[in-house]
Amino acid sequence: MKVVTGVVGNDVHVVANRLIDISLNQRGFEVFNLGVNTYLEEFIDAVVETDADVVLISSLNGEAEGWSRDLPVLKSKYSLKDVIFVIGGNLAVGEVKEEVIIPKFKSYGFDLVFHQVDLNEGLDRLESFAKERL
Ligand code: B12
Repeated sequence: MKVVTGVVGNDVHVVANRLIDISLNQRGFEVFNLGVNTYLEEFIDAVVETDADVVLISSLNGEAEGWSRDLPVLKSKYSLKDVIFVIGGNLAVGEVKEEVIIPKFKSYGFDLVFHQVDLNEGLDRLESFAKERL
């Protein structure tokens, strides 16, 4: 299964991105890592180019929401209905409850939303979700 991953927006936090790359590879995914400071449009371009099954976006500095609002438009512009969209990391600034964050990001078109969730737990849930979809 092919995964495009990276850190969205003007976000330089690179450590999680490296760990995600390693973990996805260990789990047998084919990884296209766009690294830090990646705009949403660049994720979409990479999905189209690689015919990826999953887009896994990280955001650590709390600016994810601003970058995610364009997702519905981009999803409707390209034929991406079979692509699984995942986002995780620190999805808000300060203390915001999961009950608020998850529905918001789902309304933008993300299938799986992980706010301050352990990476392995998130990847386990991605694998189960992908299996159910197939
Ligand atoms: C190191 C660091 C920096 C370094 C980054 C160096 C680099 N190139 O990576 C520097 C000093 C540059 C920096 C800058 C800033 N930082 Co900083 N930084 C940190 C710090 C101390 C550690 C981050 C880290 O590497 N952690 C280790 C990795 C392994 O953990 P992680 O990033 O949390 O990732 C794990 C999980 O989040 C999860 N995960 C991540 N993505 C995903 C995706 C999915 C799908 C899943 C399931 C899980 C998942 O899995 C990862 C592995 O376990 C954190 C505080 C902290 N203790 O976490 C603040 C922190 C992330 N920074 C923060 C902020 C605000 C900033 C700045 C805006 C500060 C400023 N005013 O300038 C800037 C942003 C610059 C920018 N444009 O992005 C805030 C973010 C606050 C928020 N979101 O509410 C934090 C949380 C500090 C704080 N408590 O306020 N930072």
